Amino acid sequence: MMRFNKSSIVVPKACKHFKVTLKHTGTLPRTAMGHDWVLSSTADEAGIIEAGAKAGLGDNYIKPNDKRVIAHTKIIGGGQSASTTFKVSALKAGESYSFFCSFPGHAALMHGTLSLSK
Ligand SMILES: [Cu+2]
Repeated sequence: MMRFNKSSIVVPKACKHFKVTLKHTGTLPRTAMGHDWVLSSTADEAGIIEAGAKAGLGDNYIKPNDKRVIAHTKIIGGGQSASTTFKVSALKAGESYSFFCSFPGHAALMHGTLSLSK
């Protein structure tokens, strides 16, 4: 299934850093069925995906230096894993964040929400 195994993540406010590890449990190579994990405000998601599709696989389907991206892994293929760590201070209480895969066409299914704990 082309899904993340979590549909929502709550980041504890007390943490300084938060690390996400993505494991690609499929078998297809990254060129055909690559996945990544990207975090942004929910409002920025569509724009990041659109710009990333133009950037292409060579840039991990993320426009270089896209300031809207809070954190992202590289695009990985079957059997691989990748991690990203971000500062919890980058998140605002009450703001809506989304995580998604920026491989073209994947975010409709590969999508979830992230928030800061109260
Ligand atoms: Cu994907």
